[in-house]
Amino acid sequence: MILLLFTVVIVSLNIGEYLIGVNLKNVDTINLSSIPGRQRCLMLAGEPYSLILSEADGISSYKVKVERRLSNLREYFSNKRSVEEILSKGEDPLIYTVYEIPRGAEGELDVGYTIIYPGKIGKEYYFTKGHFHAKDFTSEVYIGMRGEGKILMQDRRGETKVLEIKPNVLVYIPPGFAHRSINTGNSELVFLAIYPSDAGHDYDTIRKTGFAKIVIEKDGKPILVDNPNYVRL
Ligand code: PAN
Ligand code: ZN
Repeated sequence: MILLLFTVVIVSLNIGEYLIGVNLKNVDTINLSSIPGRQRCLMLAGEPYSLILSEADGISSYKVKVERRLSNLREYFSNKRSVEEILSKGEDPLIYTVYEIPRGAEGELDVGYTIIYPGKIGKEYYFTKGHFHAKDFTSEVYIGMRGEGKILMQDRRGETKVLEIKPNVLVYIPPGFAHRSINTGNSELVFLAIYPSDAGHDYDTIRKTGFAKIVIEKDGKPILVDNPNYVRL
């Protein structure tokens, strides 16, 4: 008890970071699960932030920027011949960019700002890889900022739901649903994502199975059709 009190005091005095060997300003790099609750709360306290949503740079003060090109999505698009044709010409179009502010600890929220560029591979609109959260019982909120598209959601039994995303629309993704965003418009689809920092991302399942449905263009309009390559588990 005395030892715990001592630790709490030194942590709050900020000397603790030297004694326990972590940088408290960078809590997202340490494993907090091994640290007792009271002390963990003290470590997480503070550091509120605000950010600016900017058309030029995604979000101000982002920590991570992820770019996904066609070569990173080779296995994902259904028209494999189109994929290989484009790549063999030495082209590797940018499909989407994500700006992220990860916090990395239970109890916090991560923020991501995704830009999906307009385009198609064959008849299939550009999309994100899509994933389940590694912690199945975590949910997520998407808020449309610019452009128009769809959010495809799929549970572990392969049941799918599709919702529209556009400015002023909030999409709620409940626990247990894999999610992929699809840009069905002629301009960038931009949305904000907010999710528990400890949710984690399971990309492997969707990479292996795909989604049961895909969104393709027919007569200038997006339609939802069965994915011929879907692997039911
Ligand atoms: C989003 C996604 C982002 C990119 O922030 O991570 O739109 O999609 P992929 O992660 O599927 O490549 C989110 O859902 N985070 O949990
Ligand atoms: Zn997610």
